[in-house]
Amino acid sequence: MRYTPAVLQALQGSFVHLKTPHVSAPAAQRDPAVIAKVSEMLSTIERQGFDAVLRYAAELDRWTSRDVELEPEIIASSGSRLPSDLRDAIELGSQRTRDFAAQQRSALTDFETELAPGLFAGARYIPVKRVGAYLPAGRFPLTASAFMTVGVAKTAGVPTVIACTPPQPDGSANDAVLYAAHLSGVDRVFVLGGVQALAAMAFGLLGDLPVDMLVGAGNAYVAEAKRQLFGTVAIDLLAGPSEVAVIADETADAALVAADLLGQAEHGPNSPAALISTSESLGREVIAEIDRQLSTLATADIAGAAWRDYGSVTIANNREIAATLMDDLAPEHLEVHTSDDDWYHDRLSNYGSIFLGPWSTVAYSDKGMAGTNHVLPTAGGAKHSAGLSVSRFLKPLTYQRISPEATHLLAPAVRTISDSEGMAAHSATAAMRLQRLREPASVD
Ligand code: HSO
Ligand code: ZN
Repeated sequence: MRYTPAVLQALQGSFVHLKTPHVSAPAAQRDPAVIAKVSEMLSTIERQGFDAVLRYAAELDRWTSRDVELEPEIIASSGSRLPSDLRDAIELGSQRTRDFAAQQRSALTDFETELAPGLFAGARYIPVKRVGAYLPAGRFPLTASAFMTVGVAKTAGVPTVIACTPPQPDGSANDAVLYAAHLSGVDRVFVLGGVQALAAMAFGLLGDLPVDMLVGAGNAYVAEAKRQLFGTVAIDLLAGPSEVAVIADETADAALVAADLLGQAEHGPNSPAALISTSESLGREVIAEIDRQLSTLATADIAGAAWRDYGSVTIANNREIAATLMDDLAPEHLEVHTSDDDWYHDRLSNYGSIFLGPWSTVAYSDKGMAGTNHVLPTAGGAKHSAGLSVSRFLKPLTYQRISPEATHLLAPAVRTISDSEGMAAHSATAAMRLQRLREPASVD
């Protein structure tokens, strides 16, 4: 999440930075060492199959059994091994996420239109058949990931959704992640982590066909594996470190803004957090608040490092400059804490998801309680892409049905264009149909 130098240049004099990031290095997911390691792992697994998957699982995750699939009873009983409040919260998030996805699904309608007499064309939304979801469980298990990937795929109508989740240090899968996957409708779960998990799903090494699509976040190796497997399979998007940006004016509550910036900085020491404010005093208050809150935050080791190295505070002369700067950052999550929230909502177009007003905090969506998906574009990807949703799992497949009479409306122009291109066989497909209409008896 960085400003484009040319944009800063063009706006010179309309803003000042109160704090800039200390680190200017690119995100680690483009690290050449990561690219090379992932490429070597994928080609080894593609050539050697499941044995190579197991070798990597042993080497990287100390996994020693050939049996990587969890029994359905272990998955189904995962909820009973959780505290009841956690179980209830997972049930709530799973349902809320599916409710929102179902609304989005119902907004996508198949259609057929008669474009010219006898020419019927249409589109039908057909789900991909097989999806593989990666459910991370590192320092933070991200329980809600399964809602966003497995649950939304199932709501889209994907018949088969399998999932891989890495083993915890004791070799088991995380029960909260399992319960979230179970409620989301997962068909099979494998205890496998990282690149070997994605390769096993994409190459069909888990006792079934290869998946058609891989989804879900992970570390830099997981993101790179998805990038390299793209083409063999579809992917949701390439997620880099989680990001948050806030637009705040003088009416904002500095403590809430600071808390929400740290809320995503906690993801990792390279998670960017940016504040753009039209009020210098609010900007300074937020900086002081962040230091105050870091002094008691249990995850200050990560969030503090992220804020120091990737945090920024910029003061814009007016709301138009603030919006132009924010659209250039194109953050994954954007919070707006101003007296003009609706104006910003109308004006902005580059963000993964926008949170309007001080009561709308990113964590509500992160944990599945807002209903919206938390798999969102990072690193400026919001300039060209939206986050994961039911539509990503649905292919708008087109069809056409053309009557003999409509042939007169299509065939001559197709011949003209084909002939001008020298594409004789294309031209013949139209010419033969015109001929059939002139001499029906000559059909042979
Ligand atoms: N902020 C992450 C999702 C998440 N955070 C889940 C915490 N739990 C990517 O949007
Ligand atoms: Zn988060």
